[in-house]
Amino acid sequence: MANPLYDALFGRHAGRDTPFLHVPDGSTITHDAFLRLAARYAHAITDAGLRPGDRLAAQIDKSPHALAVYAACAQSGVVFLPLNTDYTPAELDYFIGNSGARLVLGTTRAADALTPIATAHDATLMALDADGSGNFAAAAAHRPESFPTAKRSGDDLAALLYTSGTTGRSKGAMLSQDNLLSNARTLTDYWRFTADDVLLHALPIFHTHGLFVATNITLLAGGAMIFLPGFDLDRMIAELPRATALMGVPTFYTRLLDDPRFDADLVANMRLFISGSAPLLTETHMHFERRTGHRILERYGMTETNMNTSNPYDGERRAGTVGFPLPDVALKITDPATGQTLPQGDIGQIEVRGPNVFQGYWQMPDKTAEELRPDGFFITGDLGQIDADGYVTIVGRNKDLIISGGYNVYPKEVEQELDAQPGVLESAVIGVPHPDLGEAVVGVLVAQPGQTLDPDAIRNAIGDRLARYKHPKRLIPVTTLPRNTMGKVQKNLLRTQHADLFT
Ligand code: MLC
Ligand code: AMP
Repeated sequence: MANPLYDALFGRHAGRDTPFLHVPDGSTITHDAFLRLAARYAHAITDAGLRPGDRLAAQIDKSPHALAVYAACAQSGVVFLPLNTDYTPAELDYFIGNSGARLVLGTTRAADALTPIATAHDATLMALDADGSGNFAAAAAHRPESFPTAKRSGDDLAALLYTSGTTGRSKGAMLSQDNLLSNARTLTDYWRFTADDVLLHALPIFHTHGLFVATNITLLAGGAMIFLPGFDLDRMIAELPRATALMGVPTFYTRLLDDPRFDADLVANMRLFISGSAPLLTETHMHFERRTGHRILERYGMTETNMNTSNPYDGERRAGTVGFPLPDVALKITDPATGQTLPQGDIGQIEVRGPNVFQGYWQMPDKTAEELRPDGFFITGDLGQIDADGYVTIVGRNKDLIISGGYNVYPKEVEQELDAQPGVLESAVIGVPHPDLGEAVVGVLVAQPGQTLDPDAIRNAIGDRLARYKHPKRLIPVTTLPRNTMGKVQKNLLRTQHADLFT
């Protein structure tokens, strides 16, 4: 095939007048109309000078237009780099510089903030808004509705997704066409997606979950999506009756359960609820089953690997577990110190290998070598265990990471910003249980001698440095941080001490 990803996900739908995206204004975009839009965008991308292998960075609001940029990148062979719409200019500067993106797509409202960044990195900046306006859309408006699909191989890069690191420095995970396509094929089959499915899509499309898992599977199966700009409870309740499947982070499910309108009748048309990106509490799983009669199917994945494990479609979906390794994924539990495989039932680090595992970190061979073994096993940083029946349970993390509402926050990155504030001697950032977000970010601060800290002033000061979801929901001044004999801050103690902050 000329371009495996484009051909399998998009090209096959050419000429099909079947519904693809149901949008909030009540209209429906067919597969064919979507492809024609994507082709025009592919022209605009190449007109801007991009060639196969070049990077396009997009910080744009979720909409069919934003999704068409992904399709246009696949068709033109350009590497798609989606960015969280919450990222601040300071964060964007790094991603755009590090990736060497040649074209940056932003919203019209962000143009003033993005212009100096694009200029500094010699990239072209164009605007694309959710309603299909902006100078990028204008440049595409009169271009042809077909585009000569760029020839690509399965090993060529399709996307670059940045993921934070324990050192505070984000790393670009290089995902090839085959990485994405193999996983999409496996999951479509495993979860029985067909052209009859209508997926209620309320996740962001700048991360693996909403972009690849949800979208690629629907495209491969030829189904449709109810494409919402984000999670809005009333809208979800209104749309659920015409959906057949939902993919969400656990916060979606706890928010739905908190609403009395959410019951078995409302979801009579649904066949599948899938949860991932963060741990789903057993309690939520049970509560959900009592309310709706459905057992949520939990799966486990990450940016570097797409999906690794899943509870079964048929058979027992076991609460508190992430199910079995997917058919083409090898998973082992190893000793973090030696890398040796541990006996069945022991807790250790989870390592995975398969066609889904990424190509390495963009221009970071040392980081890649630390996590991706020469034999192809990727060290996930998650701690897990396999029970006698083969179900995998994630019991913790071997990395200092907080997952808040499905977004990853690396404490180091927040601590660096807090430590840089006047009057702060040092800080420790921890995750504590939160009823809505699963975990909430909390900062524990020590003042420099003779200084008094003002949490509100500190919060304001980091406001334009870090995306909002990374902001500590609470800042707590203390006199000292607990340390072990090696001088390392004992975050476990802090987590225990502040465990009841939000409950
Ligand atoms: C929003 N806020 C958050 C937050 N989301 N704070 C912490 N953590 C979050 N996840 C902030 C807002 O900026 C706002 O701040 C305040 O919290 C209240 O916002 P809200 O209106 O309640 O939030 P909402 O917009 O409803 O968003 C919550 C959410 C959203 C859970 C719907 O975060 C979300 O869609 N999460 C999904 C993330 C995801 O797709 N992860 C997949 C990663 S891929 P303020 O200060 O202005 O009040 C991956 C691999 C895999 O992990 O396995 O899937
Ligand atoms: P990200 O780097 O944003 O892709 O996040 C990946 C991380 O999310 C994994 O390494 C896990 O720690 C976590 N994760 C994903 N799915 C699950 C799940 N079902 N249960 C627990 N943790 C999960």
